[in-house]
Amino acid sequence: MSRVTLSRYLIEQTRSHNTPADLRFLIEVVARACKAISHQVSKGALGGVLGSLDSENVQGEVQKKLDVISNEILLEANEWGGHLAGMASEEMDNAYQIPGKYPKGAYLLVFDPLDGSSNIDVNVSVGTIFSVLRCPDEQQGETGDLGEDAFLQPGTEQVCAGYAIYGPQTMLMLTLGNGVKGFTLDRELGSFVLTHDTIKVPESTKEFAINMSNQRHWEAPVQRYVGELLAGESGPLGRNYNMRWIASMVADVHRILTRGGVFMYPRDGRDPAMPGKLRLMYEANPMAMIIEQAGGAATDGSQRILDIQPTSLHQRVPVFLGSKEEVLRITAYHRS
Ligand code: P6P
Repeated sequence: MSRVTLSRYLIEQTRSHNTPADLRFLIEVVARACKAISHQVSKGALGGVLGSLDSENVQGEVQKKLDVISNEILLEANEWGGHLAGMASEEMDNAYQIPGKYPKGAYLLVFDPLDGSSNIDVNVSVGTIFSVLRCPDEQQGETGDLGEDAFLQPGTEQVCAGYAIYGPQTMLMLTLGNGVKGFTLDRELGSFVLTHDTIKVPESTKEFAINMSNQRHWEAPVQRYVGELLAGESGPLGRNYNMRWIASMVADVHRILTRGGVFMYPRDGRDPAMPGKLRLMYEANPMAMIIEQAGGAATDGSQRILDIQPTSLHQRVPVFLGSKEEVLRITAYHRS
């Protein structure tokens, strides 16, 4: 049977689900940019791309060379095509304006160009996370700069979300709102090939992911829940659990999509002004859409992540996502 490439899948989606042609083009461009990022990441020390710069991003995090390289690859690939009204990135303080010499389009692209980049220098999987929104009609085609407000839409407004994971294989995981598909990069063809047609997160699990070193800072519901996980089969949950923490959200989420699990990055007492580490617009929202489309659940402990009304481009939220049974349990503990 002939293999289904990403391009063929998207053309078939255009026909069967009326996926607009310019959205199809946008996804193809992002996929090509991810291939270029994969190539840069795989060079490692040979490419002179490892290590940090003297600069910090808006998060106050030291930027890795590959953070900036990946960000530039995505900007340069997407700015000229006429499918975007603007872009926003973890690596840029403000929204990116499409240069006046290029046509503007209907969509907004929001991304973390290289998530988990602290793992690059130790050769652990990293990835690119992206989210696509429609630009509000009143802001499309304006000659003036696109304001941050155009991006501040709840995750339910995403028309597409996905990530690329640069691991032993480079894969692209994608949802257009009708399920999650997985594509593996065939480096001989140079194409992403459909290898995971229908991805479902198992409803229950025996595996959890959290950075245990922060335990003393957690709030009571998380202390209670993780205590029950650690109590194992003699505890209230009646089963033994395993733990994984890769400290690369893309890698942890990919494992959960593949075999189930619950991922947690809760708010903690270290900085009351910081309600968590992960960012809503380009980490939590796209991952929440993917997880929900695969039958899982994603909350901030109190509400569905996709329902959160953003108040700023780089705002952070607590994240609990994965196998529905466990996410609903930890969310119930927050409400009790
Ligand atoms: P910690 C990577 O920097 C990241 O944003 C996510 O990819 C990852 O889940 C988290 O931070 C890891 O945080 O505190 O365990 O290093």
